[in-house]
Amino acid sequence: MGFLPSFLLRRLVSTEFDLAGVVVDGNGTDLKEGDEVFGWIPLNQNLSTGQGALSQYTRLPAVNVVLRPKNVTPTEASGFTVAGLTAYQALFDLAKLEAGQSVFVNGGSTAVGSFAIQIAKAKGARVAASASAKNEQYVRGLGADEFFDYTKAPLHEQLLAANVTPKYDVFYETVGILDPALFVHSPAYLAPKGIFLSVGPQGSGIGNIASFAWNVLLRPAFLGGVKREWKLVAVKPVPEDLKGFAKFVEEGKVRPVVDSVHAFEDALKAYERILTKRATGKVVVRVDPTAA
Ligand SMILES: NC(=O)c1ccc[n+]([C@@H]2O[C@H](COP(=O)([O-])OP(=O)(O)OC[C@H]3O[C@@H](n4cnc5c(N)ncnc54)[C@H](OP(=O)(O)O)[C@@H]3O)[C@@H](O)[C@H]2O)c1
Ligand SMILES: *[C@@H]1O[C@H](CO)[C@@H](O)[C@H](O)[C@H]1NC(C)=O
Ligand SMILES: CC(=O)N[C@H]1CO[C@H](CO)[C@@H](O)[C@@H]1O
Repeated sequence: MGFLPSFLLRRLVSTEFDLAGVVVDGNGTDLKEGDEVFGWIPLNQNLSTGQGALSQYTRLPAVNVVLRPKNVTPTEASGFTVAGLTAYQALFDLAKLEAGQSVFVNGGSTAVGSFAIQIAKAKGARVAASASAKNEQYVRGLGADEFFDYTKAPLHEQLLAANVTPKYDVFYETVGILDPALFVHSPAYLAPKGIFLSVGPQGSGIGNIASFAWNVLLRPAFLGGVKREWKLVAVKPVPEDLKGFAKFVEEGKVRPVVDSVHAFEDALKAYERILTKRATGKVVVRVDPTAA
């Protein structure tokens, strides 16, 4: 922190984006004092305003929250928005998912994947998903029709052996894997007009990054490049999408997925839990200890 310019130190008053809470001042918008809402501080508003979700009061544009459906508590709704929109926008805005299509969710127990499974099922799609064996019941409980344990053997090998018919229309990689194998082999299980979506490959090693860049982004088809569309998902503040997601919740088609709840004083434990990469659903910090 000592290296940060002082203007940054002054502005970084709080962190995090997802929230649920009560409006104290609608400031002339459609929102009024006492409205119970959930939503987010869009990522591009963080440093410019210094506002974050991990605080007692925060300030954000009214279009980035919606009224909280009565069938979920603030604690449950607090983790909806970033992961929920990342799932919603990938399936609808990018993949144009339709009823009757089939979707593979790599990482069915990630927060993003947990919402993607439920949203795809709500739309009437067939869903297959991966996780480790201990999460099979969780992933099936979200609606997955088929399950793959990625710890048994490399997932692309399992998918090649499965002789997937019909092939998936959407392959949604929600873990953030840098290894391009799932994409490279995808013509065997992703339909020719299907789309491969990724939340953003993460990892290190110049060789791994080069292999990803070559195989996924650069290699042309005449040099053996994969003849499938690959797209990066980048969550955006689209109020209509937030309303669409909230409607699924209201209708009971998307339910909350809370991995654990931590007191405000224990916020660091919440980060530790996320860093284990083993969370199933959202890790919540309860700023107001009396909140439901
Ligand atoms: N692009 C965007 O706009 C955007 C927005 C939000 C998030 N993201 C990214 O999306 C990713 C997911 O975030 P999240 O918060 O949803 O994750 P998360 O909930 O923290 O993910 C934890 C889960 O990952 C599963 N997992 C780990 N390795 C796996 C593998 N190789 N295959 C299948 N499942 C695996 C674990 O299941 P097991 O214990 O069963 O292994 C665990 O349940 C992150 O990389 C995040 O940065 C991107
Ligand atoms: C209230 O709304 C006015 C007019 O849109 C705006 O200039 C002001 O920044 C808002 N106040 C807060 C606290 O956001
Ligand atoms: C890290 C981050 O998201 N920074 C953004 C904060 O907001 C300003 C202005 O909206 C952006 O320019 C930054 O990129």
